[in-house]
Amino acid sequence: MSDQRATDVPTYDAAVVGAGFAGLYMLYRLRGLGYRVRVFEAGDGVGGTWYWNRYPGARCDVESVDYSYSFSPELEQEWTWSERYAAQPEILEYLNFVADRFDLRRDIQFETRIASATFDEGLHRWALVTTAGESVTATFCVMATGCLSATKLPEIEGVESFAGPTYHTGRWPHEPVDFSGQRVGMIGTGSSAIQSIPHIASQAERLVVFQRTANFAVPAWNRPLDPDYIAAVKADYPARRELCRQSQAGFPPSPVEGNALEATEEEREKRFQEHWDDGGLRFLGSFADILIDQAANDTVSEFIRQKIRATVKDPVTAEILSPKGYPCGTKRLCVDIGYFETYNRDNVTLVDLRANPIERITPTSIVTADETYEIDTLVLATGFDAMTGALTQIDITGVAGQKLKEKWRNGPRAYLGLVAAGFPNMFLITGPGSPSVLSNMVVSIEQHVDWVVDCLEKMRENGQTEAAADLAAEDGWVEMVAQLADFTLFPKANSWYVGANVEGKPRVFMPYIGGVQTYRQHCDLVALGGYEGFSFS
Ligand code: NA7
Repeated sequence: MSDQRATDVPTYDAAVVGAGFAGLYMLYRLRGLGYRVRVFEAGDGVGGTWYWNRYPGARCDVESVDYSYSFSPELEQEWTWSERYAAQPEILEYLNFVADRFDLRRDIQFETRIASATFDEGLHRWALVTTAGESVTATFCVMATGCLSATKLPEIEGVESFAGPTYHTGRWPHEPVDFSGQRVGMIGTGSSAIQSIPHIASQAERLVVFQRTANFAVPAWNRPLDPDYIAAVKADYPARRELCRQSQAGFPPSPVEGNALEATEEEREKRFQEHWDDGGLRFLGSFADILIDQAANDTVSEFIRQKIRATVKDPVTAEILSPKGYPCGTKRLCVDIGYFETYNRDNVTLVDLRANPIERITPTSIVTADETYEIDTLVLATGFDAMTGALTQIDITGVAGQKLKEKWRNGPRAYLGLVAAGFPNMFLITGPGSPSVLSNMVVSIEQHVDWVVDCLEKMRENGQTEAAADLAAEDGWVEMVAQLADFTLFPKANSWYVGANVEGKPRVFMPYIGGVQTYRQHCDLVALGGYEGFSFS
């Protein structure tokens, strides 16, 4: 399986870090072409995000028929999704099915976390060391580490002193958690909280939700998938996949016609209502100017606030839940199932941290400026060090001893969001500077993996073993990514897209916002032009 050199360090063509959607597909592609590949996965199973995020109500916010691999027509026909938005157990089952179907497990080393990766300039190889001290080397290193995998604890005094059970939504236990009879405190109201709150509230004796920022959410209208619908999707999968690849966000778009500000109030309301009734992330496509014009955005923001006021019976709670102060969609839009209705329950209390901040956590309570909330269980739905956290947690050293963490001190930099200059032969799947979190991740992952594999094949043909991004190309790309973001309302929000949730993180809008279709064209043109912006040796 691997070359054993005199040093006894196993040697591979490619080391892949992570066995989620990206790592599995990378392994499948490279092994199929005869590369010797080893995947390193911290968990004891495949799945990545879907392995770790097991909180009650965890569900994808992209429709399941689109949030799935397109590389195998057989797989597409063999697998049948049960719901419009698949829940975490079903997605994990799918990824396990894929791992078995393509016999992937034999090249995955589970329960193995990579601690460091160092480029050996003499040997033109990466040397990886695990946290257990095991070493391997590989010509290519593929970081399939995920964009939302480095969990983030809140910087609250005493958080670690809490004596009862504490759960982070992104590191949920494998056994179900029973909240019956419990007084639960939940910190955070992002997507993970919005999905889990209705479930926890229905079990717990009391749930107190601590909200720092209210979030916009649109209904999922989740439902079992009708067999006729499934049959129609399966019959037309190639065309549907192509539509996704050629779209802005990686799922079939709704036709966007016109600007909100050019429509009459009645026309706007009608369009918003139609999109609301359709549900899900397509809501933001109601009009073309929503994410670029503040006045247009105000109209859609107010539409959602009205929906919240109409749902939540207590007007004070409704007002606290109504997002203000940032444009709708510029923090990740949430897709909800019964979230706002949950606040009509007698056992649920909302605490507005803007008015009444948390001062500290004690072994038995959460103490705010005004009140002490005694709790038995603490749930932290406080998110992730997004896009860069999983990479900077690894001690990555490139050419001339440069550390990736140091290079990215003022914000992440990578050509095409794929390769950082000074770090040859290291590929960042859905890295910062690519559409990644602004898209259907599976579509973006397949595009990145296919592009990288084509690049490696071209190198093999030419007898080359080292690919490096040019600094000038990287600078140009990073500048363009920033300019595109500045054309939109996105930089206005304190979101994890700009790193605002992590103290000391530089404020840089990290993903490429030009859309998966345009991004794909850029990447294809680079390849067609003989890999412009890359140097090979
Ligand atoms: P998010 O979306 O980052 O949400 C984290 C939430 O936790 C958010 O409401 C934060 O408020 C809140 N938070 C974080 N730190 C604190 C402190 N110290 N005090 C109070 N509240 C805090 O993470 P999710 O896991 O929900 O979702 C991540 C993505 O996964 C999601 O967008 C989907 O793409 C899937 P803030 O808004 O920062 O004021």
